[in-house]
Amino acid sequence: MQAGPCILRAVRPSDFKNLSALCADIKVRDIERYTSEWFGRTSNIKVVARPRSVHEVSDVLKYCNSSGIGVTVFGGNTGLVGGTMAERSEVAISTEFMNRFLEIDVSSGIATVETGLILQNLQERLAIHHLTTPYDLGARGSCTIGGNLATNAGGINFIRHGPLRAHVVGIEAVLANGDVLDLMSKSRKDNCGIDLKQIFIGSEGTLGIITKARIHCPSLHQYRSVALISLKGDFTSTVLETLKKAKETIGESLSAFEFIDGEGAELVGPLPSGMDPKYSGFAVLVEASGSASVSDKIENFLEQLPDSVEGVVGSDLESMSKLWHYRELLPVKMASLGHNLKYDISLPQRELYKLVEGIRLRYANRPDVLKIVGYGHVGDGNLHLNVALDPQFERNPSLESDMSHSVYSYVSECGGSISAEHGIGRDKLEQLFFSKPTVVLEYTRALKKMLDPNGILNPGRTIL
Ligand code: S2G
Ligand code: ZN
Repeated sequence: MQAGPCILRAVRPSDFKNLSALCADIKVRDIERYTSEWFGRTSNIKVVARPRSVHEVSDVLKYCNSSGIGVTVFGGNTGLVGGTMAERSEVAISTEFMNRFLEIDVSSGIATVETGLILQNLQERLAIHHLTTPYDLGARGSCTIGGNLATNAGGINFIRHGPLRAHVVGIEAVLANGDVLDLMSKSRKDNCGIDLKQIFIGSEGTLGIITKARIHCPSLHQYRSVALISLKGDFTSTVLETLKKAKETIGESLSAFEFIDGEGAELVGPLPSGMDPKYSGFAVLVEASGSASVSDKIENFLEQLPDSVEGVVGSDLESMSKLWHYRELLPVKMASLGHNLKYDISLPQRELYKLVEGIRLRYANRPDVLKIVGYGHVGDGNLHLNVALDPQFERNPSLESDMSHSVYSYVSECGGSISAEHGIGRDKLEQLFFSKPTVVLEYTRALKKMLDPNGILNPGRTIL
């Protein structure tokens, strides 16, 4: 049963005229960027509203709510789970023009922004004040702060800063009926009853549209150093052992710890150290950052590793971004092979790679399966298991549901999460019960019904 009892109606030509009276920038033509996503699917968006103010957002929502029209919220459209995929004809509300950097309180490190601001633009503005964002993603050049908040984005520095929601000081959100909730507290310590803002963070736009945010931003560390090393052997004795050593020697300066398995390393090509891509083991990227030099910490960490470990260290911007490029290139290379089945899961670290080995054992010999790779943020217990399908074969629904069932049953048995950072959107909706008990889903639906009784916000997504 979907949340929201009312039957939504299709968009009519008259809606364009009516909406134009409420929002200056309304489009029905040249809207391809809202009807397609990067996996090539089509979203049934008929009208695009690009508000410049929270009042326009409120008026457009009021109209759609009273008319029973579905609304899809757009940030940078970089999501990976079909969050912007409208099935029925819907109105899109894009925050792209609500993208101002409003204020920085340099002493507290609290930045106030409109949520259409692109992550990289925020990072550049903060760098002027020797500050940075408490998270970072490969999609930084196009993802927006609103989309990051809507998915409680994880990214590559989670091991250092923890969840994004912990750094959000305040938000402004607009509900389906147009009510504007001013939750824009300026105080990091604010214990006045229930912290309502937290229900909007990670709700993927289904409870309200976040239009402004106040985020506590940490210092931009002057010193960074990155090591990319190759390890031979099994996951536990190599990657997990190395993670332990990194925590012991680099300590609080550890800002990222990523792994790529041998299959992935083979795809990305020889490590900058020239390591042979045909090797069977793992590549690990370790980053340290701090207000004082961290090169000695990285050197000390490397000295703790077995002599057989090869590695390369970068401390200047160019060499560090080359090493990061090696890690960020993997999902791009996998996508170039053909359609990817992407599993973004949380697991206890010791179980993490057993899943990759089990899935490889079961499916690697199929002619329609091109490549199975395991990589990701192992320091957070977050595995990305990507399976590239051979485009010469038709998509096989029974293979895909069989594989999903294998993956998610294992995740459920281990007490993990079927979505560590990418969210639920449309693609993970039917698997939610692997991670959420029925009674929890019922209360989630009750909350949705209270805040969006007509179910107009991102219908058919995120809430089962
Ligand atoms: C990562 C994003 C890319 C992908 O690389 O850490 O979260 O397609 C992913 O999986
Ligand atoms: Zn990731």
